[in-house]
Amino acid sequence: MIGYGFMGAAHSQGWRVAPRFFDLPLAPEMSLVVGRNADAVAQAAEKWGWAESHTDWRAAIERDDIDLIDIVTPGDTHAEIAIAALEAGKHVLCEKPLANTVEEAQAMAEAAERAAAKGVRAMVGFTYRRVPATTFARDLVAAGKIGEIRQVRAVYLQDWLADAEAPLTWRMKKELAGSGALGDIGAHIIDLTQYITGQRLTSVSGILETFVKERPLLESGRGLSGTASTERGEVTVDDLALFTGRFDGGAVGSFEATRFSTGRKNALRVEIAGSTGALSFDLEDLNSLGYYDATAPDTEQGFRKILVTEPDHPYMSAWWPTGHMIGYEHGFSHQVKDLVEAIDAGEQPTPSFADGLQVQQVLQAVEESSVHGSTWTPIS
Ligand code: SOE
Repeated sequence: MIGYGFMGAAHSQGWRVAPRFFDLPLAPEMSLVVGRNADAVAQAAEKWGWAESHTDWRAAIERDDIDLIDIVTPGDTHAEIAIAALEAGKHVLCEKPLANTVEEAQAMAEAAERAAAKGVRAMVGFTYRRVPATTFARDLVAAGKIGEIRQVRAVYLQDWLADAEAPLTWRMKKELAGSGALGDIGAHIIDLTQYITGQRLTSVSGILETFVKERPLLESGRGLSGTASTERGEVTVDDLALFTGRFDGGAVGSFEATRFSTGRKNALRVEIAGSTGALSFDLEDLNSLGYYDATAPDTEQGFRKILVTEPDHPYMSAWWPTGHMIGYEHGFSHQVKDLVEAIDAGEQPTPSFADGLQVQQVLQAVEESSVHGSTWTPIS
């Protein structure tokens, strides 16, 4: 694993737990974690159960006893590491978004295609596809349970930047993160709505907004928070992305990705409106799925809350009896299960790097639209 921040913790937990709850055909070994700070990454290895730690990711690429590279670094290093790993014959799991630009994502997808010809697999880590409720939602749509999809409404609401004095971490620097809320959390709702509906966005129109243009530099700490210094720096990414989209199956979508939705902590909400029903999902209530069956008798209609904890629901048979909940972290075990099973079966895991490239193209289209496309009509 290359990196050891928040996703490093989540992925480590997935690698440790998945083999103990799913009967995997291959046994993942947590051999090596890599980070630039020798002491910090050694502590991470100790804490999360990696056999060794190192400060140079190339060491992992050169070792013959390592078969898979899990990339959990900020987006500016995804392309270099993933392409080197694939060319060295290593399978790759890469965090989202795939890259910081379409050009990088294109190069990664091409490297993955060349590697696949040799049985080397690559997957991008959109884990919200692997919440039982979202996979079940996809199954219901595919079974025609809500008819023809008309509207898709998706928001991803966070508020960790609503405090104007929150320090300038890597996610607010374009050269490291590629974009702000748009790529960090907007990528999730783009991938998830396409996954659930089975439709792809073909055009978008949107705006980006940066509410707080400069912030205190980070004195110490990493990732999502830390202690602020007296010096200040420029925020070079968006705080909010608002956009509409047209899907190839005829659906029309509205999307909001924000770090300024005061009071909302990790509220990824999707609502799909079809000709004979509707589905609604809220990550802050991830064991449930709202289902409205418009074919029921008028007197019996209403959104019903399906508890997605039956053994026959996706992934759930590996965990607990019905009504016992799972959490945010279980998606990372489901990700390991699906990746390991695909590698063993010699199949392409999803989402592929080609899927990751397509999401990158949507992100770029929103950025371009926000600069050129959307027109504002002033109201006198
Ligand atoms: C911060 O916005 C963040 O950690 C994202 O980077 C993750 O992808 C998302 O799952 C949770 O929020």
